[in-house]
Amino acid sequence: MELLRIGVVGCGAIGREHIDRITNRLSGGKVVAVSDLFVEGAHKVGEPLGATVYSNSADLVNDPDVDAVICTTPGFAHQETVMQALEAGKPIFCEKPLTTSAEESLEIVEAEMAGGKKLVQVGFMRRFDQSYQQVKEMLDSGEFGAPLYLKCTHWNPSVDDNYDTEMAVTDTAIHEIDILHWLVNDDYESAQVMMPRQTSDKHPELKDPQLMFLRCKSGLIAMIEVFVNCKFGYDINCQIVCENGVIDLPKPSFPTYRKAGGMTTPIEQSWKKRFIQAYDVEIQDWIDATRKGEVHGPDAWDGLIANLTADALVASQKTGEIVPIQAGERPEFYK
Ligand code: ISE
Repeated sequence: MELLRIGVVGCGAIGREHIDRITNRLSGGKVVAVSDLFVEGAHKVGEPLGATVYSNSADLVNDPDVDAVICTTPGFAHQETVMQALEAGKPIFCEKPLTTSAEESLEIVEAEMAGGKKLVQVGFMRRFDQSYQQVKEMLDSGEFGAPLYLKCTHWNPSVDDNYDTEMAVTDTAIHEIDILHWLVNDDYESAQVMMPRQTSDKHPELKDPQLMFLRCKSGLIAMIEVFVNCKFGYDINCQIVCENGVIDLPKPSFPTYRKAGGMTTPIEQSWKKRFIQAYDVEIQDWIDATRKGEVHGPDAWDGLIANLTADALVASQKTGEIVPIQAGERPEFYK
């Protein structure tokens, strides 16, 4: 069967990660075109692959030698490329978030439904992470009874000065927003953000840390502690407190070692490495499904739900109030 000829829009960090895994570790796909507004960077990435290099997404999407597209530009630029792919009738994997607003994501949903075929997958890779899949299996077994509340941490060692208060929701907690309601098979009803005492280790405009609360229709509450300048490492935790027991998300295993009078268990330092297997499984699954003309992973409706929830959290960042989330029923097209 022919290789899936893939065009990658955006040659930044995650774009280069996906190009590397498709080229060196996965099967069934080949990167045949790359684009970036910073075209020198695109040449640096594309030329060693023998890929066609573009300075814009439209030319890449419409290249007849491109079968499918991966969008890894910054979130604010996603909608343009996704709409171009829908216009061209080409499958597209769009890194999270689908867009940076529910309004833009709704336009994508409406355009995809009008086209009559699912083409969009959103890069919520935690659904492909074995540890989250193990937890979901335990919850779905019914042995633990109803989940009552979740306690999560999304701790980053540091962020740069371009990282702003809203990104703690749209770029960071967006992963918990997608994975948590999926884990517990529930829908969000409202959102609230509270700002605890702030760290001095951040740029002046950023609010950090932030405590985010998501209430589901069942009454379940998920609390997410987002602290993106924690300094000690990249530490993702999720504890689900149920009627008949408590489930903790498995942690990456590092050897504990004794040295210099102490005992240490290292913590992961980079988000790229913490979920590297999940990214590999996710992109391999996308290649395999796309070659069969299918969309298996999180779709544009999941992307819209994440944006609606993110919009409510961003609104509450400003007021501290509880903000309702009205998502509506999942259309038949996305069931
Ligand atoms: C980054 O874009 C990610 O997706 C990481 O998973 C997240 O932890 C980090 O905060 C984001 O900036």
